[in-house]
Amino acid sequence: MEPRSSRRKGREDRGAAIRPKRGAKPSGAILDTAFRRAYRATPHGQSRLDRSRRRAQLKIVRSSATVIRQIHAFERPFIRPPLPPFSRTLLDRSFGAGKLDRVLTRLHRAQERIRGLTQEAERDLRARSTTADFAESVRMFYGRLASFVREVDPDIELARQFDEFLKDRPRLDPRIPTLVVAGFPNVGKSSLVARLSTARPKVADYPFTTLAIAVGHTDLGFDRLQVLDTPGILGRARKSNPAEAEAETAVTGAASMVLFVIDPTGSSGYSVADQERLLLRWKEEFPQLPILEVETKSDLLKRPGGRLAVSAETGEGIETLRQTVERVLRERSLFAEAGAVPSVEVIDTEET
Ligand SMILES: Nc1nc2c(ncn2[C@@H]2O[C@H](COP(=O)(O)OP(=O)(O)OP(=O)(O)O)[C@@H](O)[C@H]2O)c(=O)[nH]1
Ligand SMILES: [Mg+2]
Repeated sequence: MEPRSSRRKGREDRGAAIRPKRGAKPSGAILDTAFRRAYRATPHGQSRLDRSRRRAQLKIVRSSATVIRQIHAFERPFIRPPLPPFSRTLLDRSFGAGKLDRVLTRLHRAQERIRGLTQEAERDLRARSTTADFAESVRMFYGRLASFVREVDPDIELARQFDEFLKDRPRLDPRIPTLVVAGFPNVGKSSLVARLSTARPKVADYPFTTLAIAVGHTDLGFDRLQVLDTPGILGRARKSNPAEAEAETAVTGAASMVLFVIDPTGSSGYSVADQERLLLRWKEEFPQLPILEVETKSDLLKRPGGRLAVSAETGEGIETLRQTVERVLRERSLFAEAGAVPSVEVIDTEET
């Protein structure tokens, strides 16, 4: 029986993934924990030699189990519950296609290899017969274990980055339609999202206040809608910054419908002509996607032309906007039938 304090410590080790110090390799902290746990092994046995062999075996088994558990903790956020399709798309776009799968495969393989190594070490131990031999067997095992863990340092590091990235992003429910609110920077997208949904994004009078997508929810009749706030998009031919790229990913990867927000007042700092150009391009690029155009800040300026005019400031046009969104979604049957489990992908193919 281990002493009380060490049992408590043991439980801590079983918790979430170890957080190594900034700049330190994860393998260092993982191995420290594993060896510390292994060192605390207090075996039973008939003879001194029995106990010595048993102690060596416990060291091997415990250090191995701790390391496997720790490596697993880094892959767990992407496995259970399974990553929603859009989270995967975001990772692929931001870190490179297929990177997550490669990292997960390597982490998985490392655990398998450590299991094999452990069995081999236990066999080796059984063939030995002196205390010095047992110690030698453990030493060899520790050396190989350490090099296996160090091999996956880059993968653990990446898994951690993926996790941090996704923690700052909403998990979209693929069964619920998503209205992506998009447009140029500083035009009032976040203000509208706040008017339309439960989200309370930061609103400020400068471009790129919103740097990452954020979700709010709202009810339309008996159905639920996800409203996605996005960073501004400048629509330049080549160079898009990571925030713009994320907004584009939302439009192409998550939108059941886009709310394209145009600021006709000039107060955003961007010309109406540039905004119209981006809208036109999207209509051509995504002919299947319902794109609803609104002109916002109607409390400052209202232009003729037939577009829905809204104001996040006064609430003008917001109810009409909600009704229009609901009508379009219903016309296109984008609300889930009860019991059905459609996904955004299914919706896309239905439209073609
Ligand atoms: N008068 C008026 N001002 C508005 C309205 N909507 C937004 N604004 C102002 O416009 C500025 C930008 O608003 P945001 O909602 O942050 O705009 P955004 O498009 O989300 O900006 P980014 O996240 O930087 O792309 C803020 O100063 C808001 O107060 C509106 O309907 N009327
Ligand atoms: Mg914003």
